[in-house]
Amino acid sequence: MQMMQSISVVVPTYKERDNLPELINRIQKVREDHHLNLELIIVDDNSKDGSEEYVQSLGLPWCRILVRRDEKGLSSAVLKGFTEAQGDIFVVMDADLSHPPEKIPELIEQIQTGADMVMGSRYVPGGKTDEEWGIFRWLNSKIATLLARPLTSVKDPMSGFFALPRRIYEKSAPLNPTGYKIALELLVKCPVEKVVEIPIYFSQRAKGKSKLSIKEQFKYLVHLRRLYSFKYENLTYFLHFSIIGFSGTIVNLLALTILVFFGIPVRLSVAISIIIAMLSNFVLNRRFTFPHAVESHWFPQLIGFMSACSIGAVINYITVLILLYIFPLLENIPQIPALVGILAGLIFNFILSKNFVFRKK
Ligand SMILES: Nc1nc2c(ncn2[C@@H]2O[C@H](COP(=O)(O)OP(=O)(O)O)[C@@H](O)[C@H]2O)c(=O)[nH]1
Ligand SMILES: [Mg+2]
Repeated sequence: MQMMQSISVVVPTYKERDNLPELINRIQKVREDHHLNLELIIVDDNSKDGSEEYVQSLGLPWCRILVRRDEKGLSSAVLKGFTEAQGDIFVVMDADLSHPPEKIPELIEQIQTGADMVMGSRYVPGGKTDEEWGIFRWLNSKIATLLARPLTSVKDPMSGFFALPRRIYEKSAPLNPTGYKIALELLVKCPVEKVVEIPIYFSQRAKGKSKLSIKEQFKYLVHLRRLYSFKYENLTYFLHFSIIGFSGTIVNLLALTILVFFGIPVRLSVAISIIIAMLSNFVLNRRFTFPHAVESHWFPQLIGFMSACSIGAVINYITVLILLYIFPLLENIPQIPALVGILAGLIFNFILSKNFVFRKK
C-alpha cells in the first residue's frame, strides 16, 4: 500500500453551524488515530449562521472554510472544493453526521488498493439507514435509483459519501454542477472502471433540517436526461430523430387531408404534403435533435436535409426491391419489406443528418 497519500475531505454546507463541532471533532480523531495527511475543506454558501466565524476561531491549520457569496448549490460547492483541494484523494461527505467520518480510512484504503471510486452505500449488505421514511419518500428514492440504473450499476449512486482519486477526477469530461447528485455526475463523466461500495450506517441528520427540496427532485430529472444524452449520445440523437420522423408521418397525413378537403387535386396534395412533412421534420430536428445546429445558417442545412431525405427515400425503395428479389414470397406481405425499407432510409437519413447536415463544428 502506498503510504501517506494526502487526502482532502470536502464538505458542502448550508446552515450547518450546529453540526460543525462534532463533525470536525470526529474527523480530527480519525486524522490522528490513523496518522492521515488530511485537510478538511468546508464549502459554505454564505449561511451567515456563524459557521465561518466558528471554523476560523478554531485556528486549525488542516481545516478551513471557503465561503461562497456569489453562487449556491451542493454540487457546485463540491466542485469548488475540488479546485481548492491539495490532496491526492478527494473524499466528499455531508455535514449533518449522516455519514460516519470513522469510515474515511476504509474509503481511502480502497482507493489506495486500486479502486477508481469508492461509495459509502446504504444498499449493500451491512449497510443500513436510520431514516424513517414514509412510503412516499421510500418510493421516491427507489424510483430515483432505478432511473439511474442504465447509467451505473452502483447500488447507491445517490450517496453523498464517496472517495475519488485526483487522477480520475482530472480525466473527467466537462462537469455540469447543477443538481444534488454529484456522485452520479462523477460516476458517469469520469473514467471510472472499478467502483467499490462500502456499507455504511446512514444515521439521521444530527441537527438542523434537510435542504433537499421538491424543486431539487425535479432538477434530478433534468440532470438524468443530461447524463443519458452524455452516456448514450448517438442513441439519444437517434431516438429524437425517430420520434420526429414519426411525427412527420402524422403531419403528412394531416396536410394531405386538409389539402384534399379544400379541393386540391390528390396528386398535387400528396406532393405538397410530403414537402410540408419534410419541412416540419427539418425544423424539429434542427431545434430538438441537433440543437447545436442553430449556430450555423439554416439554408444550406435545409438543402442538405432535403437531399438526405430524397436519397433516403431511394435507399428505402432499393432496399424493398432487393428484399423482394431475394425473398419472392414477401410479395404477399409487402408491409414487411416496406418496414425494413423505412428503417434503412431512416438510419441513412440519420447518419447523413448527424454527420453532415447538422454536424458539430
Ligand atoms: N454549499 C452548499 N451545501 C449544501 C447546499 N444544499 C445542501 N448542502 C449541504 O449538503 C449536505 C447534504 O444536504 P442535506 O440537506 O443533508 O440533504 P439530504 O441528506 O438529502 O436531506 C449537507 O451538508 C448540506 O449542508 C447548498 O446549496 N450549498
Ligand atoms: Mg442529510
